[in-house]
Parts: sequence; structure tokens; C-alpha cells
Amino acid sequence: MAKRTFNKEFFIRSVKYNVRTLFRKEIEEATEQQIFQAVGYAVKDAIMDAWIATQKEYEKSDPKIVYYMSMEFLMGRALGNNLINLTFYDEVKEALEEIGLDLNMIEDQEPDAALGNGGLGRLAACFMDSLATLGYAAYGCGIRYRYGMFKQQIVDGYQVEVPDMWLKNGNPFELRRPEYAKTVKFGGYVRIENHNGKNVFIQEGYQSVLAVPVDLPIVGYGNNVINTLRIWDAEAVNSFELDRFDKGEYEKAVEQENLARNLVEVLYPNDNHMAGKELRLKQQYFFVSASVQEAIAKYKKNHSDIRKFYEKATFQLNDTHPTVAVAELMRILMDEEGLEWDEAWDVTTKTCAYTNHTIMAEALEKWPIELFSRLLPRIYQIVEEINRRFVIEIQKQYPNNYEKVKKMAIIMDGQVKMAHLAIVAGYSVNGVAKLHTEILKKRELKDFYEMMPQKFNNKTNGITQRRFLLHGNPLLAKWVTEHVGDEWITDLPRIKGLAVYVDDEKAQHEFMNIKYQNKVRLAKYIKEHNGIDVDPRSIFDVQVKRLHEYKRQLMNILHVMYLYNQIKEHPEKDFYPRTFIFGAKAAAGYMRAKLTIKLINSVADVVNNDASINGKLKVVFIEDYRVSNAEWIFAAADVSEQISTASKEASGTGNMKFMLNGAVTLGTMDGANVEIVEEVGEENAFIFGMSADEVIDLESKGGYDPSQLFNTDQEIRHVLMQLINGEYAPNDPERFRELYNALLIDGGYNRPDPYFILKDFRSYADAQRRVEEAYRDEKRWAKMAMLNVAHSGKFTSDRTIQEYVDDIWKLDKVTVKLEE
Ligand code: 26M
Repeated sequence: MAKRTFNKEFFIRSVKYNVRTLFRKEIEEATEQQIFQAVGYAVKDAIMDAWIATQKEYEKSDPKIVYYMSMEFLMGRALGNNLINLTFYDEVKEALEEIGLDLNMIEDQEPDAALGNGGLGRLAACFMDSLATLGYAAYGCGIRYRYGMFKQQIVDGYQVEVPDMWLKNGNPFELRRPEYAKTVKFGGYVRIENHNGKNVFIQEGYQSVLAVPVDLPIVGYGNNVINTLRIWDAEAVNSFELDRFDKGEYEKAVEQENLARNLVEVLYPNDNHMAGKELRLKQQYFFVSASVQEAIAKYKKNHSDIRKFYEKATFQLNDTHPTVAVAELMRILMDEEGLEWDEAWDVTTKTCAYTNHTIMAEALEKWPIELFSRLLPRIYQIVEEINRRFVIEIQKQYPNNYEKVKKMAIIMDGQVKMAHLAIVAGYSVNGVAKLHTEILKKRELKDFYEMMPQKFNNKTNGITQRRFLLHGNPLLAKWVTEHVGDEWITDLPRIKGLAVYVDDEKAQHEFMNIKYQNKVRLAKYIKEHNGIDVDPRSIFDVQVKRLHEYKRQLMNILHVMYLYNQIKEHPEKDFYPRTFIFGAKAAAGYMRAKLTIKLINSVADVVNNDASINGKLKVVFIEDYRVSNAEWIFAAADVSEQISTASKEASGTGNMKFMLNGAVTLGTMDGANVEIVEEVGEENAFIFGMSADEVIDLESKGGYDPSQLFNTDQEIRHVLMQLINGEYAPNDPERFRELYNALLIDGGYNRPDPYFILKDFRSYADAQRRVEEAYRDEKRWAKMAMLNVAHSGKFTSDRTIQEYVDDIWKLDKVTVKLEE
């Protein structure tokens, strides 16, 4: 990999200069945050030449561009990652040391850019990294939320949400570009005028807002490619009107100010759940309209025939959230570029492609017609016409089959169904893991698959090894490089070379020692943040992900309660010390999820303070789980908990991050777990529970009756009774009744235990027993863990992106040369 030269003296001078000009201080007087800012600006400067060169190269060679449209980009911190990808990390670390500064401390000053909830947002971030590294022209298109994902505090065991003021000290990496601002219109009505026999649609009485782009550099690894994440900020169009005397004008100006402020105020903190909020739809149209306008303006700079737009641009819709892009593109092509419907439709259906990330029914986006048409009157007209034409298609293909129309129409029962719109108007529909795509084709989207099978394809998710191994786990990264060379950094399958060392005792020792060092690092973090002592020699069993019933954190903690009961009842029995680590944010309004957090913390309080169990069991809830602390957590994990109800987790990507860091999967045959097992072998994972087919079958029969289990299995019964007898809530024995009821009476969907927690419990406990047994055999464990690392090659997002490029986007590869 070509390495750019790093000029140490220049860099140090730049940091010192920045401290002086930004803060009127010498380095010695600056705060840690000020030093971060100064270093951040120095790094941005180091990026600038390549950023300019990349954009010049794109203008010259005119490659096809992908616009990755997403409501979420869960970027995490930029400083360390940028240095890694510039291949300057070690040099900068040394340079800073020379002036008495610690790069780790400086990195720690940076707030996470948490412009996303979880899997979907982090996937977008990994994709941006891979696109730049592979040398493809890409724009991330999103929103510059003033407040990202809330910060989580645990107060008395409960989650408290605190606003995430990530921009309060400024962001040294961002570049504001007001010269490319766009106007976005909401509301009003559409007047139709006839101009020489042609209908012209004029929106009137609307409110407008100015979309101002803010660019963040996306650094490719060692290749001088710098792509752009363009996040839109909102401003009032005419703030000068504030001093108008006319009352009506004044109120209008205030309205515009408010609209702009509210629009980009905050990320909706729901994950896998649709809340039909008007402001959310406004956010969607706001960034989509600005992004589509921008894409067209860019195309028109060097091309005259808008009918060939799709040859140079493609829009990937990250779930249905940006699906109004379909209608917005139609609107611009017809109303502004003068194309006829059929011409515009041809372009649109060759431009847009859709990724589905979930089959959870409550996550499907459906907007009430009333709201949709009031907010986006012209867009609604276009959606209506798309629907009208599509319904005719359905009727042609399935004459007299009204059921088909009812199931597939875009507009039905007073609602606009965004997934249907995305499928009809897109040239590609993809799922995010093999199993997930099969479920889409055979069940969830069966009718669409039968009508247009050629659109459907799978793109199994991936993660970037640059952040999640090279940056997050420097000890293991170095060790891997010593054994297989450093090509894995841009060619992860090379990591397979480790396989020849799995029986080598020296390698096993080194590997386990690195894991131990990482556990010590995490144990320190836990001591500092939770005040809990954990033994780095115990098994670190980790479940970190959003809190959701289908992910079954409840099953995990019930199992901990079960183990604790066993230890108490049989103190003499040999028990390998275990540390159960949780990290999870619950959507602010999701009461059952929040109560599960309280349960985990209540169990932790009891178990961690029971001297009689000699520290055999520890439970830790890591506050504010986020990208930056995730890097440490993955590095320290022995066991990766991937225990969703089979069929519910579309892919999962945490599972891949654990695998890459040498944790062994304890999981169901769900999402990408299936492919992890395929790669590493069943004997190197702990698989349990119902299959997706079994779950779907049982669901269609209306579920099952858990009272059987409750009445016959005394240990399960004991644990469940502890939810309502005050064992973990002596002052309020009723506190966890809700969870008890969900498992035994009604957990939603009109049935008990809809996520089959009790049904899978025994099988889970047995898998946990096998984990313990395996861990006792040090060599066996070392081999398993190493084999997981060695077989993680498939799960790089570089592979995923290459598949998107080959099968969907058809992008041209670009190389950027820098004159030094
Ligand atoms: C919808 C409406 C209003 C507010 C928020 C939403 C919403 C936000 C995020 C709905 C769903 C959201 O994310 C879904 C998600 O993260 N899905 C996950 O995607 C990952 C990447 O493909 C997969 O690995 C996970 O399995 C899947 O759960």
C-alpha cells in the first residue's frame, strides 16, 4: 500500500499554530479539548490536498457516482480513524509524544458523531469507509442533526436520556458550504396551468427552508481518495424579513425560522420501530430533496441529456426512510427538466435501488394520506400516479385478483406504503443476509418477488476492519500483521493465513495473552465507570446492541438469574467464573425495554454484592454503549451473544465485529449468524434454539403455551417467580410484573412470550454449559477463537461494497495521484 510521506515538523508546527490562533494560548496552557481541536484542524489540513485532488479527478474522469441516502450515519469518532486511513497514526502518535501529548487522551476528547441509532446507521458508516478505500465515487447524503443519539445515564438502575450536544465545541472536520445551498418546499397546494396543451404544475402557498450542506471528509485507506459525507443543515430562507413591519410577513418569517430550527434538531431515537411523526417525514423530504437537487445539478454541469442521468448516478435508499427520493426525482425531471412521465419514469427506475433492513412489522413505514398529501402535495400527486399505473400492471398480470391489489398497492386503506413504493420504483431490492433475503422472497415480499424476481438480490452485510480491528484492537492487529503480513487491512480474506497457527502453542499463548490484555483494558474502564471489580481471568460474555424484545436481552438476564440460583443452591459445585456484560440503549418510549435495563441493573446489584458466591458471577451494565467504547468491548470479549429469535434479526453486524476480534458466537441460526457458522464451522460456535422456519411456523399457528414449561420446569418457574416476589425489588415486588406477564400472559400480538424466550431457554442454558466446558480447555478455546478470526474474511464491508458495485451500482474505479 502506497504510503504518503508524513512531515513531522510541519505537523507539530501546525498544531502549535492552531492552538495560538484558535485559543490565544501556548500548548502548555491549552485544555485537553482545545488540544483535540488543534490536532483535529491539523489533520483536516493534511486531508485537504487529497480531498481537492479527489474531487478534481472525479471531474476529469467523470465516473458514475453512488448517492448513499440515509437518515443515519453512525460515524463515531473521526480523529483516530482518519489518522489510521491516512496511514499516519503511528507517526502522529510519536510526533505528539515529542511535545508531551498523548494521542489516546486527545482522541478521548472527541465526541462520537452519533447520527444514527444502531445497525442501519453504523452500516452506512462502514460502507462510506469501504467506498473510499476501494476508490469509488460516493456521496453519503444525510442530516446534520444538532443532537444525535441521546447519551444514556443510568440513575438508580434506570435509563435516563440526556441530550447529545456533540457540536458544542465545534467540529474541526466539517466544512460548511453555503454556496451550494438548496431550497426545499413544504405544504401549500398545487395549481395546474395549461401551457400550449401541456400541464404545468405550480406549487403555491408553501413554506420553504434553506438546506445548507456541511461536508465531512471520508478518508480511503492509503490511496489518497477522500470522499464526502454531505449532511444538510437547515436555515430560514429569508431571515432578514424579521424586521418587516407587516404583521403577516413577520409571522411568516418567524414560522420559517422555527421550521428550520425544528427540522434538524434531533435524531429520532427509535430503532426498528416506526413512529408516524410529521416532523420525521419533514426530515426525510428535507434531506432527500436537497440531495436529489444536488445530484442533478452536478450531472448537468458536464452533461446535457438528462434522459441519461442514470448512466452517471445511482441512489441507494438505506431502508425506506429516504424513499420520497423516487417521487422527488420524478418531480424534478418532469416539472423542472420538462420530461414526459414515461421518460422520467425510465430514468427514475434506472436510478433508485432499495435495501430492506428488517421484517419487524412495526418498523414498516406507512404514512397517513392526510399527513403525506398535506405536507408534500406535489409529491403525493406523483405517488398517486405511480400507484394508479402500478395497480393497472397488477390487474394485467393477475386479472380479477383483488387480493393482489390489496396486498401490493402503494396506497391502500388510507396509507402510503413506502416499501411498496421503493420496490416498484427501484431496479434493485436487496436483503442484508442470505437468510433475510430468503425470508423476504418467500414470505414478507413474496407477491413482489413473484411479480419482479429479477429485482431481488442479497448483499450480506459487512464491517470495516480498519476501525474494528486496526484501530480498536491494536495489539491483535499487530499480531495478525506479524503472522500474515499487513494486506488484511485492505484484503481481509488474507487473515485466513492465521489458520496454520491454530495448533501452535506459542501462537495460542500470544493470542490468549492479547485477549487478556484487552480484558484488563476493559476491566479498568468498568472499574472507572461502574465502580465494579471484574476479574479479567473470568469468561467475558458480552451482549451489546440496541435493547429490543426480539434481541432477547431478557433471556440472557433470566439465565444469569438461573445461574445465580444454582450457585447459591450448590456452592460446592465447580463453576468457572463468568462476567456478563451488557450494553444497550432503549428507545425513550419503549417501556418494556427500559424495564429490562432496570432488571439487569437490579440483578447486577444483588449478584455483585453477594460475598457468598466468591466473585464467581459478575454482571455489568455498561452505560452509554456507543461506537467509541464498542471498539474496546469487542476487543475484550470471549463470548458473543447473538441470541435473537430466529428470523427477526435481519443480519446483525456486531456478530461480525466480535468474530473479527476473536470472540466465539453463542447464537441462534438467525441473520448473518448462519453465514458465520458456515465460514467458521459449527464446531467453532455455540448454536441453539428454534430455526427461523420453526419460529415462523409456530407463529402462524398462533404461538404456544408457555404455562406447560412454567408448570413442569422447576428452575424456570423459580426464575419467573423471582420477577414477582421481590427478589430483585424488595421495596417494590410488583416492579417486574410487566415482564412476567409478557412471558406468561400477553407479550403483545395477543399471546404470551411472542419472542419464544421460555421456549428457547433450556436450549440456551445448555449452550451456555457447553461454552463453560469449552473454555476450561484452554487450548481448545484458543483454537476456536483463532479460527473465528481466521475465518472472518467474508465479513469485511469491502466485500459487501464490491458486490453492490458489481451487481447493482456498476461504478467505475478511480485512482488519485498526489503531487508531493
Ligand atoms: C423508523 C421510523 C421512525 C423513526 C425511526 C425509524 C427507524 C430507525 C432505524 C427504523 C429502523 C431503524 O433501523 C433498523 C435497523 O437498524 N435495522 C438493522 O439493520 C442492520 C444493518 O442492515 C442489521 O444488521 C440489523 O439486523 C437490523 O436490525
